[in-house]
Amino acid sequence: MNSPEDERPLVITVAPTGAEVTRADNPHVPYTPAEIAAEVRRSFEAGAAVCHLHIREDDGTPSARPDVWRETIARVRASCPGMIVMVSTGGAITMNEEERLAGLAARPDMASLTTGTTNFGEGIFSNPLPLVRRFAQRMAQANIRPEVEIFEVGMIASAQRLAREGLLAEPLHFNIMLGVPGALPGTPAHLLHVINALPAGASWSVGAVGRYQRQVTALAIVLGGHVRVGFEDNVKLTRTELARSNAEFVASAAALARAYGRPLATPEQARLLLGVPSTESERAQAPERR
Ligand code: KMH
Ligand code: ZN
Repeated sequence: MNSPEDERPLVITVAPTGAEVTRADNPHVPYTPAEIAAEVRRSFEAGAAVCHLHIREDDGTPSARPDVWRETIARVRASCPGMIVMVSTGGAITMNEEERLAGLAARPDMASLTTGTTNFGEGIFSNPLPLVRRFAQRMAQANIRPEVEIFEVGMIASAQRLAREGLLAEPLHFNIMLGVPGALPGTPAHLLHVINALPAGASWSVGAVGRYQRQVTALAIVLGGHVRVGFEDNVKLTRTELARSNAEFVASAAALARAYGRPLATPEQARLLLGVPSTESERAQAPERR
């Protein structure tokens, strides 16, 4: 797309549940496939073109069960035609490698790929390069477009290294996650520093944890990037008010986009902007990205 940055369609990603927040944080966090799909549908109606999914057991614990992945994605696809479905390969910090990769078998359009290790609250989100290479290879074999999800600026250089090795296709697409305790805070200065370090031609979106989410969303919209919002990162609409649905975050981002003159990307436009094949058959025919 060659439109000027301030008119580029805005891709809104909704991250409806994540692995860490629970109903103790907000009683509206969805757990079951039906609840997750209903939240994604409400967010789709409010303007989201992409969903970034984690799955849960019915009691809210993070899940990696293949049948739960399949059911969740089938429900989302049935209720949100054309929406880009992304699975997490970050999972939860307690998961092993195969658990983290379980969503790939459910044939998503995209998958997150973190290219380095970071402190993550009280724990460690472990991504040594050999593991990242194996994850990238599995995505390439299935023609699933990676979203390089970075929590620190050095993770950009590691992604470029994997691109040089032929494991990631350029232009790369990044999601910059700010505000995770132990990693980069969600300040304007940190965001600008990361954006300036991105390779030429890369597309990018930004998500931010908790109170950082709203200001980072506004900055990304003004700077011509894309945004990610949702319960995975934030459960409050304002400092004091819990959100009742992910769709409220999406609607709030859409209102900011309107205020700053960015149209919302349709799922089809989002596919072009993020380099995602349009249909299942196109994906099957696409040359393997290596
Ligand atoms: N839950 C975090 C440990 C991702 O989805 O790829 C990792 C995470 C990143 O959420
Ligand atoms: Zn995630």
